[in-house]
Amino acid sequence: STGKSADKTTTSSSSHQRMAKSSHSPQSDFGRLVWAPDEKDGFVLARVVDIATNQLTCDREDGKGQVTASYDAVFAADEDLKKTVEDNCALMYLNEGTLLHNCKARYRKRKIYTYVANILISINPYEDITGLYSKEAIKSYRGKSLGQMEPHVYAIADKAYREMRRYKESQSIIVSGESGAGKTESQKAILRYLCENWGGQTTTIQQRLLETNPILEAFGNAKTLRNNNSSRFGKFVEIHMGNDGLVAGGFVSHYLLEKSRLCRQTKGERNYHIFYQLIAGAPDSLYKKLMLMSPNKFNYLKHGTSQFFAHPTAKPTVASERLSDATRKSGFARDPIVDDQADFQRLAKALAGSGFTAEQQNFIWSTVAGILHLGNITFEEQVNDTKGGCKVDPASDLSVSAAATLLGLDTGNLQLCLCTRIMQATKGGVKGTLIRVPLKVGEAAAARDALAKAIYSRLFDWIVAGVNKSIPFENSAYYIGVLDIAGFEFFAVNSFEQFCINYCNEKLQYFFNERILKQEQELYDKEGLNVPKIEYADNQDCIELFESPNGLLKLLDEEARLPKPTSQHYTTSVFEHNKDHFRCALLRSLFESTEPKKMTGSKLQSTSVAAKFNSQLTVLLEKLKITGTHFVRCVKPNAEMKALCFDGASILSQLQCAGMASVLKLMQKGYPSRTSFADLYATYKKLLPADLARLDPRLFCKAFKN
Ligand code: AOV
Ligand code: MG
Repeated sequence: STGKSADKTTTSSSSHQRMAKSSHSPQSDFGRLVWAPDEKDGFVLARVVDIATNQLTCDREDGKGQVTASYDAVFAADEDLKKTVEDNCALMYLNEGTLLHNCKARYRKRKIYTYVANILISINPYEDITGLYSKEAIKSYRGKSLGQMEPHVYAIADKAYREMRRYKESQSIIVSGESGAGKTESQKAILRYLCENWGGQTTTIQQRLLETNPILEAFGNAKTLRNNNSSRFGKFVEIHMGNDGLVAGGFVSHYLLEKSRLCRQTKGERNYHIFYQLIAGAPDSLYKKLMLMSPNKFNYLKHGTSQFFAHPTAKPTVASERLSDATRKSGFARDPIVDDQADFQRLAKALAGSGFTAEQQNFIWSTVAGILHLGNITFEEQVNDTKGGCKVDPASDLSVSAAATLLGLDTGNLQLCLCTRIMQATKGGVKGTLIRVPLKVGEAAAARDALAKAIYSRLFDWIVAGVNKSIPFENSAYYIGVLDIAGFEFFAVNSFEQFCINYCNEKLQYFFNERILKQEQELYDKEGLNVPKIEYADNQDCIELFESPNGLLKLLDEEARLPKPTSQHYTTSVFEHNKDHFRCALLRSLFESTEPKKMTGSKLQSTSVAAKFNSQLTVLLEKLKITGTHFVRCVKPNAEMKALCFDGASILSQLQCAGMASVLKLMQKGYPSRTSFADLYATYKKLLPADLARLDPRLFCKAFKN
């Protein structure tokens, strides 16, 4: 087989991969060392002691009793357990059990990267591994084929670069994994690798490309319960290269910034980093000008945790009057990556470096602070008002004037707009005059929050546009795009945003299945290789549930167009049209927990957000389809964010969800490695008789094989 997706040689064994009854006689399984399922560790080492019609019984090697399981759930283990391999395909047995064991044994030795053929598995170490990302490491991977060096995300970046040059085709690196698995850190490492090795003549462009991260993270990342620096938006970062193979510019596309976080955070989570950075890091004069206060004095910050972040080595230097009582008591949250005060300085520097003028920076600070003051405006009922209207609570007069000043609005006008809405009466198809309708207290509060969200998301768009302006790519020939989206998440209460994030993750998994599993098998068929068909867990059903003419997205849009949409009605119509899909109770609960109020409040918005997101996703997938693709599967090792702690069961489930078990099956029976005729010819021609060496590469390989 020839092809272009692999550039290293791995050998695939033809041994049995699971204890399937059909593949060998039961007697041969007796006494065999196996990986048997275990609730806590994923798999446990055991020996087969009894073979029944449908199941095996095994003695655990750790002496903790027996495991009885179906043939399908038990996998052959290697006798040599100390052996670890850089590429899982080099193992004797290719199955979930050996994959998990190999990853675990490597992780213990602080080797966080492992290949399965061309796919890189990366397990978050939650600590800095000395030298792993050093300048020397960056240089050492340059130009090396996969497999020549220890597995590394740099090797994947290099492969993408070499294939871009070789096939004159843009490439994508798809980084996936659940929240906190290390996607964003991988994306940054890839960006650094490409900029360091192939930075153009001018250092400005590469510098600016690298500055995009602190800027976007300040406004688009937040502390969540899963990750102290969680990306609350998706991005596709294109690093453009000229014909000379040097970095020529870049472009960032962004997807679906989470807006609900702006007004309210779950307990223990925070709003976007920028708010805390500004409060912790603004010089005194700016702090005063923006009328800032400690986080627990702002409604938009106080529901979550108002803790600041500091680097573990940093002394708590945030001016003490800026610390809330809560923060003073609980101290600083220590994190090697997030440091509010230092990050503010870094952000200001990055903004300046990316061409944001002093005036533009001031505009940013004022807008951010203005939003905080806007959030502090509260309302009260108008006494003697028959229409049930409201007015700004006099206790928040200062907040109104601060918000108006900082956002460049007229105070009176802001008050009026928050407490009323404009309506146009229509009579007999003729539009009448505009009238102001007073709002109730709750409606005014919703209007205030909607305004804050609209301002913030537009500010974010504007900043991304500004960043893109600073990295123009007129001289681009090709690009390497790195996709880093918000990872799959599931909370006690899931909002529309989780719905979209998870939909996007399903789409990407579908793309992975198509690209790796389906197309690979189609290639085997085309080349007549007689590889038996490999069944894999398909998620087409799930995609259809979202996208079909009666799917979740279409019905949501329809619901929103009704005069009185409700969650109940939506849920009913979803069930009516998709009963078959709802065998999963978990998915059902996701819809049942939606409160009716929320839907009505944001009705127009959710229609457009869903539709916009859907079309953005379509554009993204079209892009991915026409580029060469490389996959990095990030794994979160434990829920506690603890260094080097390997939670086997959870890791196994992540590897399965990422399709790795199916890939192993495919590699077991198929061809994990391939090379071009020309490369084989070049390697062997010197060693062979002259009459063979004279053949053209394709015939030469044929003769060679015979
Ligand atoms: P994510 O992007 O996958 O989550 P991150 O890349 O933000 O996850 O990683 C989470 C945290 O894990 C980082 O802030 C680091 O502290 C640590 N970490 C990740 N990779 C490494 C590494 N290679 N070496 C050392 N520490 C690392 V989300 O954006 O929440 O889906 O939405
Ligand atoms: Mg991230």
